[in-house]
Amino acid sequence: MDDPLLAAPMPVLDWVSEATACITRHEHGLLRLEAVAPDILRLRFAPNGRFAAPRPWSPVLDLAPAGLSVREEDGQLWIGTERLSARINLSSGVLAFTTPEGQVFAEDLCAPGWREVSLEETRLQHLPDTELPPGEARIGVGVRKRMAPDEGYFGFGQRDGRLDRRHRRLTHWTVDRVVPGHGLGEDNLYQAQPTFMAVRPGLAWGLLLNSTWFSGFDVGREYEDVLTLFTLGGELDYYIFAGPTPAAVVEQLTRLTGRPLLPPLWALGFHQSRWSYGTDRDVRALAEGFRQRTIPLDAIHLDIDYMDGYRVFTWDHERFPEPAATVAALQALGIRTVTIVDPGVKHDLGAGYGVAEAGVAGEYFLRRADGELFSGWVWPDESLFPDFCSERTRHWWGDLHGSLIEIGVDGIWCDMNEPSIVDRPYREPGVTEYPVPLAVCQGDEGEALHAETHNLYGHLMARATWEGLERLRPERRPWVLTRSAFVGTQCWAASWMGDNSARWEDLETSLPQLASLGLCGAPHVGVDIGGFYGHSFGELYGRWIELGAFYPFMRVHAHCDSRPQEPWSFGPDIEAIARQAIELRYRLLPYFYTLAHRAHRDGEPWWRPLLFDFPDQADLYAIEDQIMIGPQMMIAPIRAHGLKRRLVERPPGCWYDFRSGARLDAGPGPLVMDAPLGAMPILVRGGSILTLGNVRQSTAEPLSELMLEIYPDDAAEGTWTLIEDDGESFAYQDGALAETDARIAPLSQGAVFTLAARRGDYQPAPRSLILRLHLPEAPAGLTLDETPVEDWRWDAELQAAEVRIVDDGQAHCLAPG
Ligand code: MIG
Repeated sequence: MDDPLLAAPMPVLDWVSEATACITRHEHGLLRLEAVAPDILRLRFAPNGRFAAPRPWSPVLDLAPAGLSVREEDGQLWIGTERLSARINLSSGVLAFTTPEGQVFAEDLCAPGWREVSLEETRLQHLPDTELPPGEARIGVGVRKRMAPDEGYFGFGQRDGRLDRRHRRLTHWTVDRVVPGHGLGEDNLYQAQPTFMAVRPGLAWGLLLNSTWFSGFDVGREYEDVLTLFTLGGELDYYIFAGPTPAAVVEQLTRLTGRPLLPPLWALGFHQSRWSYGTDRDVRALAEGFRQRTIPLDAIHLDIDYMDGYRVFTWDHERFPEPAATVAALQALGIRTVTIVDPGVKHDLGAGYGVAEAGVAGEYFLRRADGELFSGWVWPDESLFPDFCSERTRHWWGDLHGSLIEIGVDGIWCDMNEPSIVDRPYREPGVTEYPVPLAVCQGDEGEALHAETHNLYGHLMARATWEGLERLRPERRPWVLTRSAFVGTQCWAASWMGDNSARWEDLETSLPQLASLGLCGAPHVGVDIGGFYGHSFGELYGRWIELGAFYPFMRVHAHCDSRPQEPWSFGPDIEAIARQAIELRYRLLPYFYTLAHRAHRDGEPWWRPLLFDFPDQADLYAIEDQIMIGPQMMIAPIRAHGLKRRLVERPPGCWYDFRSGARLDAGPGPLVMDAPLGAMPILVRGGSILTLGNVRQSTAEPLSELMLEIYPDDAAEGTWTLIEDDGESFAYQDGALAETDARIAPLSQGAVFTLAARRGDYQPAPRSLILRLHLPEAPAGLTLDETPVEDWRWDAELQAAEVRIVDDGQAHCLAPG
């Protein structure tokens, strides 16, 4: 399906323009350009002249369209808004996009093409089908675009491999690799996000392929510097985002597909998981293990063994005689319970299993094209699968979580939702994948083939879960974790990257993988710390947990046959390192929670590649072993055995060492930084105001201390707004927020620090405020609100002047000298 897109010149026969769209007519088909916003254009090309009907489950939102101007000039049709234009060559049909400054990008090499495609050409494996269903499912449509040589290509959703996706063919089909331990370079994992951004100095633009069918991008692999977009489904439909920065592209993408959810504060704490903590006693002992050793913990995950024979929404009462009591015991220690829920419902009819009975009676399960119930094998053996495209089904499924909510469960972990299905019981030899047939019809009207909706299975399960939790417990923000996802899932769930392994490569691959997802609008991501498959070992675990303290979602998880992976499982030295890493996580929570609010407002990912903050520094595009944590911090993880120091590339500006507090030498070239086990390099950008809290054993304990670590830049002013709320409810939407603006003047202007009065209706609990101003040398004195401060100290080791005051929510000004 790479070359095939018969693309012939496609002269424009005539065109019509409406208020927000322009349609050109060609001998074969119609092309429609619409301004869905001033900075987002949508292009659709239907070879048969008929545009597909909108789907009720589409992850793409309707925005208020923008006005479009159309003019014909010099053999070209110019269609655009004040932010973004397309020009179509009237005689060839070839199209390009331009910025208001006249920069050309995403330029077609020829008109779009299409042809009938065979199943083999998709290179999809293990499908039950021998051919694609008749009709539009077989019609491949695509277009080729010129890649500017100085562009880097980033995003492209969940994959392994390098951050810059040039020279790869990337396809979209959600699967669970039954083979343990996917390696570097693997394609088609659990999630599919057909979106990317191209970045060159001066311009970042983005593209979302609006197709849930099997689709793909050839990013200059087949032909150097040629990008091919292709999809099944008979229509080419994509959105172009004007940028011009990576942050603007993510904002545009998440405006169109939904802003990332705001997690409850506890979800940003540390999660401990294992397949499985299998009994009430195990779980209580685990919780107490954390508390005895004073290692902070906010959540324990219960994997599939809590259920009765893997029947979803049941409990095994031998293992958990009184689930509500187990959950309450954890709650008493400030620990939340997260339970796994798989989509497969045991095919257990006439045996009193209400979920299966109700599902059949309500017509909620997938049926084969011949009307028979579709069943396949998963943990409960033969199972039935809800049709999450159906709104009725989603409602039913969401409500089923009532039984878990009553018990006091706080979060839901959706697994196996690619969906992952096999052809026989797992215990039998020869187990192979057994996916849903492509011709199964889905939706309340049975209007779509599984071939069209497959990639949305996990997305819609996560959505059904979130919406159910919200109905059942409207006073609290739901928290859902999902394995499969699509573009838009950021509204409903956090995600983890599935079954990695206890290997250095897997630690390493998490860096670009999570960064890529952030660029695709999914900020709340993490991988299984320590590794899922295989036996972790002390050094790897220590390195991984010091890194994992910065994952937006921080969880340790392991396979049932793996060695224990609790923080104390690798001896006292590693335990100390793990405690320190988790404590650092908790100290940084006020900063991270602000990052979560910023992601919720405009999509800004908190774990991101350097190019996000420095898009004009092309020499930084390839760096994928250093990660920006919000705009203020940069980490430089250690990815191999035995390393004790590493080179750290410094983007422009002045930088501080977070651990020593010292300003780093400004000389050219990379720095060598020490990195003993437990202490990977962490840098802070000049101009930052980091907000740290006291160490807490869980977020249920109060924030009694807020520390502002202030790092003046040499020449530029720095600003930051701390965002807080109750951490749990939706009241922030009605103004129950606290926002505190802070500002630090550059060293060249005296490094004066100002704090504005707190804004908003949320009142933080009483706490002290510690201001720590990092300076090259001790100042002669300090004034607070123009009065000399008596009680301050110079911390020579951390090179900071420290003052402690009561946080009264009022404006303050701290000046050295
Ligand atoms: O077939 O529930 O990715 O996190 O522990 C394995 C058991 C099913 C796969 C998940 C993993 C989880 C495991 N699940």
